[in-house]
Amino acid sequence: MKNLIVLAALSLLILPSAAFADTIVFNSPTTAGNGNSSTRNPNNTNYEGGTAQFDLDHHSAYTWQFGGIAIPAGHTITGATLTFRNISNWDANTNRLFVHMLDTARSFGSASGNRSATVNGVTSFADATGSPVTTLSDYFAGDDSALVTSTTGDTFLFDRAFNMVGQSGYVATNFTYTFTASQLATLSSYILNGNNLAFGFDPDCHYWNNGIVFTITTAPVPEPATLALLGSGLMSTGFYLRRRRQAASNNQK
Ligand SMILES: [Ca+2]
Ligand SMILES: [Ca+2]
Ligand SMILES: [Ca+2]
Ligand SMILES: [Ca+2]
Repeated sequence: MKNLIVLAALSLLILPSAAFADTIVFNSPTTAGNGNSSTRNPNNTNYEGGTAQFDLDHHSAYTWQFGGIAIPAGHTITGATLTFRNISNWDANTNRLFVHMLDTARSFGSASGNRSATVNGVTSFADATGSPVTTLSDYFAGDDSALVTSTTGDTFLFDRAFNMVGQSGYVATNFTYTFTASQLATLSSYILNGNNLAFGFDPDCHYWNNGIVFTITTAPVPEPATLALLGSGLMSTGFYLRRRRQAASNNQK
């Protein structure tokens, strides 16, 4: 009984912390429609990416940067996801989307050469020619100096192919990438450095979509006193369960 009281007291201590968990959401800016300024895939007119489309053209690589990221005081990052809404390939060609997390990205007031001006935090660089693009290579794994300075922290997140809507095996859906524990630690360090972050996207083939959503989940860092209580609470629970098992086996005798 005493142990149950300890457990009840412990749950009162823990529940308010869980209730303070926080979610921070960043929506990518809407860029010019992908191909002919359209949000509709010309190769599959039954499918519209959507009005929030982020241009993912195979001839380019992109950075999307944002600042002023405010992690609540006393919180730590406990999760992060990157969701591509309604993503599909332009056509049935071989394709690959490469995605990196960057400490920050370069910013430009005007276009120059193969690089665009930065608009709403988005900059593009022409990384490929030809139609369709047949060489699938990760721009951010090579010389990405047009978009990122050489000393900028750069973490590969994932690469993945998407089929065209209507193509065998494809179901139109949102694709969500979930950060690993080590990527969350890197994410924290990138945010601590300037309160800003960027993503690098290299689409090799066009992708239709309805925007990209980045979500960070935070929770209060448990204080040492809470951790000590949690430890003693767990020990009490173990003791209580052992006692119960002991009592049960005694009853069977
Ligand atoms: Ca590309
Ligand atoms: Ca940063
Ligand atoms: Ca490429
Ligand atoms: Ca790089």
